[in-house]
Amino acid sequence: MKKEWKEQQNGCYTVRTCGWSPPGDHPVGCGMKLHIKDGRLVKVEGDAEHPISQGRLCVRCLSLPEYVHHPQRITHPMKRVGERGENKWQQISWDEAWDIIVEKTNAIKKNYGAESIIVFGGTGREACLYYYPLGFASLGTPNVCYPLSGWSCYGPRCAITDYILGAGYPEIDFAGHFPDRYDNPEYKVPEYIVLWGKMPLMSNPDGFYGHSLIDMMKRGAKIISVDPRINWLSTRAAHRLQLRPGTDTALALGLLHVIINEDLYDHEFVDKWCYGFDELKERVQEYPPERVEEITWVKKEKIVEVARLIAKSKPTAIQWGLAVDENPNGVQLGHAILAISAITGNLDVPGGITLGPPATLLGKWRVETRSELSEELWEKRIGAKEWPALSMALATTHPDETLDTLETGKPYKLRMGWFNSSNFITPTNSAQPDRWYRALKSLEFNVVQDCFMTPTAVAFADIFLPLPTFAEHDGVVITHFGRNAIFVGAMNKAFEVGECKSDIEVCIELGKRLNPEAWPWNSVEEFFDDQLKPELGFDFNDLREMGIYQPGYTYRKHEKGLLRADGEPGFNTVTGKVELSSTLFEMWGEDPLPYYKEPFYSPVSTPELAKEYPLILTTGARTFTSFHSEHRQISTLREITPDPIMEIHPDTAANLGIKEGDWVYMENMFGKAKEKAHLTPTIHPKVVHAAHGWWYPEKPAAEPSLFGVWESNINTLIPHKHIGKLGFGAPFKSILCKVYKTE
Ligand SMILES: Nc1nc2c(c(=O)[nH]1)N[C@H]1C(S)=C(S)[C@@H](COP(=O)(O)OP(=O)(O)OC[C@H]3O[C@@H](n4cnc5c(=O)[nH]c(N)nc54)[C@H](O)[C@@H]3O)O[C@H]1N2
Ligand SMILES: Nc1nc2c(c(=O)[nH]1)N[C@H]1C(S)=C(S)[C@@H](COP(=O)(O)OP(=O)(O)OC[C@H]3O[C@@H](n4cnc5c(=O)[nH]c(N)nc54)[C@H](O)[C@@H]3O)O[C@H]1N2
Ligand SMILES: [Mo]
Repeated sequence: MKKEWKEQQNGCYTVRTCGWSPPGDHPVGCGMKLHIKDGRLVKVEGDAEHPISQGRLCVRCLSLPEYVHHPQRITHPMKRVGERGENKWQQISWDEAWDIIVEKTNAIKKNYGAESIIVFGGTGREACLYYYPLGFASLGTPNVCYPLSGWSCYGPRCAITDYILGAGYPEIDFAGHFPDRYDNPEYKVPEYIVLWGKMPLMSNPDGFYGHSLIDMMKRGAKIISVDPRINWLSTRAAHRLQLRPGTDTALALGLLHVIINEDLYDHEFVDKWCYGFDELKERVQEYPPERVEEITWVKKEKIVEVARLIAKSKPTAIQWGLAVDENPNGVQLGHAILAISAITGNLDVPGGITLGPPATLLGKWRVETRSELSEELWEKRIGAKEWPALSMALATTHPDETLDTLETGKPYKLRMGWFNSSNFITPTNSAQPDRWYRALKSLEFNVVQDCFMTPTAVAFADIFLPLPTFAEHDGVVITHFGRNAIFVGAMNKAFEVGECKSDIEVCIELGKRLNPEAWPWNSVEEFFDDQLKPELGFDFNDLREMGIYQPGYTYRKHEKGLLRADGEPGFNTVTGKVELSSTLFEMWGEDPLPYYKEPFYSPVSTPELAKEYPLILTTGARTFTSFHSEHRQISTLREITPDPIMEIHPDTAANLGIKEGDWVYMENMFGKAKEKAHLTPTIHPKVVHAAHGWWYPEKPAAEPSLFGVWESNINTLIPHKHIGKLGFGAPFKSILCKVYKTE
């Protein structure tokens, strides 16, 4: 159906669009109407006709006018004058910026090789489609780095799914693929939805629109919450498993123990489509509910009850969150969760888990641009040899290995950094940001692309390139980066602020100067036409008129030969089946079956340290008012959340003499950070939760302050290289600390 995407109304106009960061928005492409008057964004309104978000918007999109026209926004290219860290800049033209960048890039490539350039990228936003091509096809380097220790976001879940199911991202079925949504005759509402370390109302993660949970609850779905905190959704849950942080894998194995031993599994699915069931059955005998209760703090009766519910309710959809990724034992957790879904017959059925292909559309193109690099250059990708599992699944460097390379100059020295979408010395995209901060000083030339001056930009940028928000440029929103394209949405440019250029514009313009064969397009529209037409049969303008395109969905693809490249029935894995025992893990020297491993630091694994640091710290649960380090300067949002909050149980706080609103330090053997105490019984007395992503745009920009970035830097407490055997997962959600009042 065609819709007007731009409408004129007495001197004003409105533009219909789908949002994607910046500023903070994951690819759920929330639908909205942007109202423009006299060249300014004056109002944002939810688009009731958008089939996914249906008019609902969160406070970050509603406050977009404030963000877009903020007095501190950088809207012209800038060149550093004076020393790094002084925050002194001179406005330059784009031509001058390109001349400087091209000259430096070519000189560095000639003198030291293209591999001495590194691109840093952040979370799953629009930039994710473009920072790989920026590295591979524009700059010509094999080193694109997502710097979070253990690649602890999303990548692990994608990799595990790739190894175990041979598929793209396994998203729970919220009828998003269908234009008629929940009314589609094939669709079934899940009886139970398990939220495993995930709070989608606040996080709207990747391809899932959080409010769909409420839609499904209204249609009868019940919630099971696996979370050490009681969050808003857990209070509405039928069952709460309030576990010890970081012990999730033991819980998953305990659930499997009950499901298998009580013979509650789907025999037909297991016999036909699973590999390694007998081995898994033997393994789970090590995890009887009594033992699992001891490890996890979850009562054994509860484990048995919930296991039976998961197995008997048809369908049950398990939605896994960051708790899988930010855990060194997370590969095993992801494996066990997929095993639960598989053996209970919930894979690729209505209301269960939907499966996409490994990649389509722009998601496919972005990694295929690596064909611009010679094999010899690709071999030089940092950490690829040391971490084959990670480097097979993800076309990046290994993050922890990259920090080592920066610190040691081995196997070669990195010379140039391009900070595309990662403000990573704030407590966001790195563990031990203080170490990164020191190590990054060795880079000779840096480019930063962003909307605001950030601590990372002040510390490192030589050239600052201004970035438009999603309201200011054309783009294509694609859920799960094509790993499960629930829908494809049009992002429409509504107006302009200054001289900002989007990530794809920068890729094309730089590409044309450095590697023109790879960048034949003369406009972004031409580029999007080429991306959409061959696979979908329509062009960018058609997409604008549709608003969003939902492809429909075919269930039980494994039965129909739709998952494998050879067209045979089955899964796209080595054995052609769901690998309950993984042939790839075995090849990489890892246990082929899921197992539980204690967190590196815990009352069990390090009892002596636990005497000094008696509390378990988990971090980073999302709030409505910020996207990681973004939005701290937006007054409406800052008014709602003025300070970083640490949650602590009232009994624990009383023992420590801490009252509501006191500023406290959290400290451990790696670092310390200051946050404000909030006393709440929703957290276990032995656990505290800290906010992440805090810096203070109102504090001095210049070093040593860097907008107060070291004051509440919770990631200084998270160590580097405490990761799983395959290279994934760091302890952002379970580490030890002590808490005390600041003077
Ligand atoms: N302690 C703790 N730390 C965590 C986490 C946690 O749970 N606990 N979560 C981690 C997770 S899951 C992630 S993904 C990381 C996120 O880490 P990052 O992705 O680094 O975090 P952000 O602050 O959202 O983004 C960094 C910068 O990118 C800019 N930006 C936004 N959109 C775009 C865009 O489209 N293009 C470009 N070029 N720039 C853009 C923003 O303005 C911002 O300055 O943080 C991690 N850090
Ligand atoms: N508003 C907003 N939205 C965001 C972001 C943002 O910064 N702001 N970031 C985006 C990004 S990059 C990501 S990756 C997603 C993440 O989104 P989610 O996957 O939903 O992750 P979180 O919000 O970090 O945590 C979800 C829940 O996990 C619980 N948890 C903590 N430790 C553990 C544990 O050890 N085990 C279990 N089972 N649960 C635990 C927390 O208490 C929390 O309630 O959100 C995205 N959306
Ligand atoms: Mo993330």
